[in-house]
Amino acid sequence: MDDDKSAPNEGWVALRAVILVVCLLLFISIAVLILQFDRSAEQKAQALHAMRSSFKGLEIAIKGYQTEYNRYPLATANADETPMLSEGKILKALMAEDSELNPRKVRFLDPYAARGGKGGYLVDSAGVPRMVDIYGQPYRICIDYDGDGTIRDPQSENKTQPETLSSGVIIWSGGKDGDPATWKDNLASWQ
Ligand SMILES: [Ca+2]
Repeated sequence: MDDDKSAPNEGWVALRAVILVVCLLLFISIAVLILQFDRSAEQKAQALHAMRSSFKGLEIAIKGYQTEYNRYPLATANADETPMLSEGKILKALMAEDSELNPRKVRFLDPYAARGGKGGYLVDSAGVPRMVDIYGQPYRICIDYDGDGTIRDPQSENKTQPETLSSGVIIWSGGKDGDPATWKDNLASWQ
């Protein structure tokens, strides 16, 4: 009996070795997973920070235009506050690329260039300037064209009594799914 205890059989030794290896492999894979998760969380945080900077840049540009011309860019007589996309005329106006919309040629906006069609400014194959989010979709912009100091909160659009935001300019991204109507993943300048 004593001999058996002090000299465990080969099977038991092999089993312990296998258990040790399995434990080591488990430990390594968990460590790798945690590292990957950390890195993707960091990348996501950086991307969100970049989008917030874009919001700020656009907002400052639109307000700068308003100060210079005493009206918001693309303001019309009917003061329609329907959201617009961050592409085309609004960008041409803000970037002094349209002499009618910006006759004094003030460059209010100087965005970063997009990388691989994402997260910045680009001109598409049809020649349309576009500012896109980190998923490659244009932002939504809403401007207080009627000058009452409020904009309807797009998140409450479907409610019977839509809420308003006390803001001159609001900007938002449709998020990862690219759909501005699903708010779970949207990123908004006022939130
Ligand atoms: Ca308004």
